[in-house]
Amino acid sequence: MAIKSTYIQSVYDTVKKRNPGQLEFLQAAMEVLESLEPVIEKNPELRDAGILDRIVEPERQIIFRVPWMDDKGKVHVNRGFRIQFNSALGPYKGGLRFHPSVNISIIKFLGFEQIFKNSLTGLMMGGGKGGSDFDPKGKSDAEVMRFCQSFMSELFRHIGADTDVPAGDIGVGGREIGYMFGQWKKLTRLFNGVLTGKGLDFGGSLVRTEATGYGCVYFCNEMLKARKSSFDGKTVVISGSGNVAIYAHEKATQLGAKVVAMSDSNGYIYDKDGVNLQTIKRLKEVERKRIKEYVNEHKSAEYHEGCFDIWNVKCDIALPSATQNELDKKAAEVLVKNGCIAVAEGANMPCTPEAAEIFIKNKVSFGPGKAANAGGVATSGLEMSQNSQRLAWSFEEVDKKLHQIMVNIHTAASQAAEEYGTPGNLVNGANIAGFMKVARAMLAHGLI
Ligand code: NDP
Ligand code: 2IT
Repeated sequence: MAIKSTYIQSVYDTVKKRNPGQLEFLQAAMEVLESLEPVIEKNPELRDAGILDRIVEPERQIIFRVPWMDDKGKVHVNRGFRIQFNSALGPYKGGLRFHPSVNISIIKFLGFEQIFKNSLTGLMMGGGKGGSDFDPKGKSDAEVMRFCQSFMSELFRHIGADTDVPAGDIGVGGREIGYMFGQWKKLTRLFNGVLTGKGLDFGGSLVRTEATGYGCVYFCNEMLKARKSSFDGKTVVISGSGNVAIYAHEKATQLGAKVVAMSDSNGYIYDKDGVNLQTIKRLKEVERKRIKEYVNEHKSAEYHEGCFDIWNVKCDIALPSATQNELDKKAAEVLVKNGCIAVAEGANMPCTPEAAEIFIKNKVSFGPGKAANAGGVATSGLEMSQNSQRLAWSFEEVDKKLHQIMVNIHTAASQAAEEYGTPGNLVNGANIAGFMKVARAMLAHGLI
């Protein structure tokens, strides 16, 4: 695909000039801008109001120093980020990623995607993202705590339950959110919904842990229903073995599928009898070990070095749930050749644009991350609602709401794809449906 409109090309050229070398951000911006060509054609007032020119520029970008001391007394300095991208629909909302690869481009791509994803949930949330190039792997709990406290000692100035509400992402789970919430409370003396993904004892929501993985499977199930199919009896491959991957496995299995492969950044396991979820949960959530340990306990399984080869495993359904650009054109071609019928992105932007194009061309149902993984942030929105009410809803109640939101997102994306001339193309559909609500709000707010 390529941009045809000279106006949209000029918006993209400005983004490129302003953000040199920010490859992930440029990739995400290009995908959305391409989808919006027919929207701008039909709604010239959006062009006149400079909605596109404004939406690609973050409202605020915060970069800060995070000094901390390891257990041996050595000083380390990391870089912290918070990108407050767009607040047209509500407080900035989006996760924090702690991973050595984190840089401004990655945080901006994630923050940009979050604008449209959060809009699709139908809840009142703007888009933001943050994180650090800190690597939690191999660190003691005390080191992680000191890092989180130092990170929050600066971040607390910029966030708030009604201004900006961070949550988890890669490398940030319940442990990290707990330490950050503690430091927030100490610094501000406020016990409120400033972070989501909190522990259940102090304002967390039931289902938030499961939400992204469950939501991804609920969304994929809608795509399967649309082609008169289901998860029942299907073979599934899920990349990653973190929060999203684990709960995608759990829900896919509950719906009758068999998950035969999972991975971490070192390699993947293939278990012809189905990957045992209890073993993965213990290895990853409790012991924080590498996935290759799995084969010591399950003789039916094989371990292969190299995480990207997981897509060679034959499957009906693929749920890429590790990281950006982990599934390229070649992998997409192999999946198509092996008879894969559906791909739903549990991760953010895991498929390269070329891979997504291959799926769409070959009539593989393709659910882009902004739609398919919106269940996590949607349940964060539900956590915010519960915190505002000072109430906690039951597991069934939250799960029911999450399920309905995922069904609604599928409907909205399908309808927008149809209305704007590319039926079945959920990349275009999700971008357009997400964008329209933000654009209307920005128009109503005037030039700010
Ligand atoms: P976790 O930190 O819990 O797990 C990440 C998993 O992906 C691990 O298995 C990790 O392996 C693997 N991984 C990370 N980086 C790489 C890499 N560069 N190459 C290969 N594998 C890698 O994170 P989450 O499960 O929370 O997040 C996974 C994806 O889902 C991310 O794209 C995130 O943005 C997205 N997402 C998360 C949501 C949430 O609620 N948590 C919501 C929506 C999207 P290893 O342990 O070896 O690093
Ligand atoms: O990418 C995402 O949507 C997340 N990491 C979850 C964000 C949130 O605020 O729950």
